Amino acid sequence: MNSSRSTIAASDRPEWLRSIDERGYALVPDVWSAREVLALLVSLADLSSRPGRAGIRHVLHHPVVSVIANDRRLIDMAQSVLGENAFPFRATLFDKSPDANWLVSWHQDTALPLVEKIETPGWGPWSIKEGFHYAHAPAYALNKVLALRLHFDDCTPTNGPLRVLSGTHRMGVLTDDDVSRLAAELEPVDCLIAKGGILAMRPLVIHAASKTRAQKSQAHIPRRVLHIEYATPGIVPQPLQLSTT
Ligand SMILES: O=C(O)CCC(=O)C(=O)O
Repeated sequence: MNSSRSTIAASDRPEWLRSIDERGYALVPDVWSAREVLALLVSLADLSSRPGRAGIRHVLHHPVVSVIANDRRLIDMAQSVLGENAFPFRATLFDKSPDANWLVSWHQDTALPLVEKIETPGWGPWSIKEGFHYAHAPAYALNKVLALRLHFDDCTPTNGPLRVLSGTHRMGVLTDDDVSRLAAELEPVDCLIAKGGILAMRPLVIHAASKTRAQKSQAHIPRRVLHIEYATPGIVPQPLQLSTT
């Protein structure tokens, strides 16, 4: 009898992979050490936000961000969910603090950056954000995307954690009304994790973020997160092309 197995039994999968499948998100602590995080923050100091903007977008080409996005630890995580050719295509630095504070209401991440606007069935509406073409994507493409969020600060109930509605990534692309209804019906989970940890999430899991409740006098309690998205080649139909941004 051949004892080799081509697939891994569900019970043998690490807990975080099961959580991604079942809940649409997983918290993986201690991926970077506190000392490494400190060094990264020093080398990212030139990235600064425009006032009033929630996040510094399209930062994948920053040399330090690119090194982080291609670090073996993140690539291994992305590949174990998406397959061996997973690659980073977009990065955003969310630098929330009492001085740069925002809330994000319940939503799914459905827009993907594309090199050119080419009308394609199932893709759209289109928009331009910070010079990049974006189209709302169908579920088959979004199901092949994974976001890995590296936390540069401890994320606590009070400094504006991401909140998720567990399991909603399995429901496809939802209407705004469905998102609101589910947000009223389901109990949200706060994604709390210490600095150096990763929140892995599917773009279709419904999520939101509250404002930090830290006061101006506590400006030393920021919530900085590098949000990197990965995909596998071929998730967009030709001639569309995913932008790396
Ligand atoms: O981290 C945040 O504050 C917001 C993140 C978010 O809503 C998103 O990435 O879609």
